[in-house]
Amino acid sequence: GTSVIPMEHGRQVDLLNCADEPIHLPGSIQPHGALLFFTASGLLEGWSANAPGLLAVDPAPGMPYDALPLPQPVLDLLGEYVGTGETESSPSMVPVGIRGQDFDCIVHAACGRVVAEFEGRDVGADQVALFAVKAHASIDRLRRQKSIEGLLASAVDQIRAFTGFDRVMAYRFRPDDSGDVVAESRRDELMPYLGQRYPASDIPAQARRLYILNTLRSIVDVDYQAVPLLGPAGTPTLDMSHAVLRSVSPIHIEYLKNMGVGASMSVSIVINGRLWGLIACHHMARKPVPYSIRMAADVLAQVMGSTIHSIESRLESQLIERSASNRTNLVEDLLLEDDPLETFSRFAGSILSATDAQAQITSCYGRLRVHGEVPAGLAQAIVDSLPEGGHDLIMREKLDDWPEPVRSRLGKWVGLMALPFDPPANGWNIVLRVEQIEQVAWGGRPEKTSTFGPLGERLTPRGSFDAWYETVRGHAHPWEATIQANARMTMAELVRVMTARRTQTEATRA
Ligand code: BLA
Repeated sequence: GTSVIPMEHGRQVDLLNCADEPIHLPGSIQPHGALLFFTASGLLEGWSANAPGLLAVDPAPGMPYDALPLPQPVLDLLGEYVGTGETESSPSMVPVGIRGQDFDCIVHAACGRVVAEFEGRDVGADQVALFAVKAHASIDRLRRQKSIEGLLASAVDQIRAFTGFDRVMAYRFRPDDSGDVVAESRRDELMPYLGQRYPASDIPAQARRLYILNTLRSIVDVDYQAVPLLGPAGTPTLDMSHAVLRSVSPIHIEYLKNMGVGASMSVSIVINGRLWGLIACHHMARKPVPYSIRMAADVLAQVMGSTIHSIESRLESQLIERSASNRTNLVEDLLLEDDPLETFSRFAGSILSATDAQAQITSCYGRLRVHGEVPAGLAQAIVDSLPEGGHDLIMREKLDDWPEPVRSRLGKWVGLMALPFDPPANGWNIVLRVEQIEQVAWGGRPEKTSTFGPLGERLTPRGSFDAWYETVRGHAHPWEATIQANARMTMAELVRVMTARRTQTEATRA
């Protein structure tokens, strides 16, 4: 017969070119199952090296699918995917027994091929059904959550309850693709990760793209030996973007091992086609999760996505309403109050909360008022760094945006949004943001761990933190578009009021 060889797989990468690793083309699978793949018309093209042993088949290239001695339900399912003319179709599953072992057989079509994966299952179908019922009850409970924090806290508890992972985290991405652990449910003896922040590079760009398309992945045992896919020489590599047995990037495996993790599962939270976050689950030992339970977790993550989306829209419109009423109040107060410093001081709390800033400086006719921990000398130097009589909003987000000499004495105050409310009086209201590093709730840096793999400390929480620290040093959180827009509207109204006041005073004097 035709000789078969291991298929080509993605090239080796290192820490510097992580984002180039073609993780969808590993050319191998995890060993808790076996894989067969066929042409669109149902002729066998290739298989995993363990398929003959696990599935009791004697595969040969070009064999029609229905000539394989597979259980009838599998052949029936394959029949639904073969010869349809569709190059992509979503998966279906059928449970079967082969040689006394239970399998979930999952079939899908990708890039004009039909892929059949047989995942070994250790728990009985009746037990799985019970878990699925629990999962659906969880989903109903989630829909009732009114806040994002409540939703995430409840979701990690529920997912841990019906999957049995040792640790379940909600990981939320930030605008620069770094991420925070924003909710966590874990076994008591595990060190908490809640509040920790990780750099964008811990989940490289191609992985994020894949996780939008395929929202769930499972690494059953980090100590596995990958099983190669075999096919006749020249068989194009199998695209495993949608395969459940896809072998995982060795770099990520080292990361998990360094964290002491034995198995991992993660589910994407996608909102409007964007990766909002992940539910990341860790187990300290090997952990297979049956397909139906993974699908329940996937549905739960979809419900989370749509619930988060509606909570966020509600918050956004509340924010817009609140900003409008704050503006009105501020303007009214300015009209009645002789000293604008008094007005801005009264409104400091609501201004800081509306701009998500930590300190405010108001200056007018050379007088200063400070709210927050900014030394008076620094406040003066900050005001002096603004253009005299300037009438545009000024924004600075990082150290490099500042002129000397003030730059070298800023300390943690690296973000500035300065609003000129009365240019003739050099009247500015300034809000300041601290350097991002100040805001992260690390209890100091994470512990230095004594064991790590061949690629070294970078692939540990501590190494990740150092990487993140290097990229954001000297940066405040950037000013969000909605906050900028609100500041511009406020500026226009304040300038109008101050001009009206000046005209009035001059008229009275005359
Ligand atoms: C994938 N990295 C991932 C995944 C997570 C993380 C959740 C998804 C895969 C999974 O479910 O396990 C990151 N996991 C975390 C973080 C925490 C966690 C931040 O538990 C925090 C508690 N990873 C690196 C570096 C590279 C890298 C430096 O740290 C590359 C240079 C690569 N991470 C990497 C790759 C994948 C990945 C390639 C994709 C794995 C795959 O799906 O094949």
